[in-house]
Amino acid sequence: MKPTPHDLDQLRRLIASARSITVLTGAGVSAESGIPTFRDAQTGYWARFRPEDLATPEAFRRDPDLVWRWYAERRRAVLGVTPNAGHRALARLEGRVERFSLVTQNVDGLHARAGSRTVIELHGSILRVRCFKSCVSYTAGTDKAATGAPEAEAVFAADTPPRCPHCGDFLRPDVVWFGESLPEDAIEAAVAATEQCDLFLSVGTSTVVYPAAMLPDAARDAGATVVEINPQETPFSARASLSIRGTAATVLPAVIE
Ligand code: BJW
Ligand code: ZN
Repeated sequence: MKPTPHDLDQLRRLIASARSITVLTGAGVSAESGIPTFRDAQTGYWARFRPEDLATPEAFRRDPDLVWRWYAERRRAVLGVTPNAGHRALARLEGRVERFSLVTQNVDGLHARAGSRTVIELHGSILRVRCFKSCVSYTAGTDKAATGAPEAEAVFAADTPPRCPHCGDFLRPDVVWFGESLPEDAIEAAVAATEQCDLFLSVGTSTVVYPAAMLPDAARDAGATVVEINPQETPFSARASLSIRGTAATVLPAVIE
């Protein structure tokens, strides 16, 4: 689906005149890096797996090895790809507006690798693991865990979830599963950025998973212009000020020179 030149012009003008921009991204932004989305028919993860088997705390309790292996495979995939032109355009935009916030539902770390300095991660990161009881957290490369804890790389290389050196419970991916609360600081920062921006971009998200899905409406209610960039219609499309039917890696570089 190709965006019209008129739509792109309109978005260029909105970006040029905005003083405060907040961007919400979803899995669609990483699709052109080769990372599957969740809900796209055929290619999305949920076309092959049931979310309740993999992305809930109950699923992890039931079959920790299965869930751990799924995330280990995805972590390897993420580390094997590179950010695309959409991620890079958003990193450029950060330095060009008075106030800019990037809020992502993605756990792949690709925004940071593209050069975005501040990223509000609503659903955590696949590059970190933490204790199921939340007593320690490890980040790849920068091991924040207490002395005696296994190195991040060794943790990630394991075929089965390693045990927390503190309490003996399993280590798990530091992501937000269905039924779990989002990190409080992240959702607070996202809501604040949403309510104070004058332009809000919703890019590559199906806007069906709450509470992230409420952000475009919250921006609209607070008086912002809300633009959606997505090759498909979403439940939010009809309420967007402008809904651009195109992909992140084509539209974003075209409007952020
Ligand atoms: C392109 C493109 C290209 C393709 N360019 N675009 C009933 C009613 C209402 C709410 C609920 C309910 N039952 C349960 C809930 C709450 C639940 C929820 O919202 N469920 C809905 C599905 C109904 N939410 C939660 O549970 C959240 N927690 C919560 O609410 O806590 C409070 C609470 C506590 C206790 C009890 C109840 C409530 C937590 C949600 C966590 C979501 N986690 C996941 C997994 C993260 C880890 C992992 O990666 O494995 O997050 S699920 C998955 O969906 C992932 C994503 O971040 C999230 C959003 O998906 P996203 O990014 O929008 O991707 P897709 O695939 O859906 O869409 C991709 C889009 O891209 C499409 O539109 C394409 O067209 C487009 N696209 N190519 C641009 N090139
Ligand atoms: Zn522990």
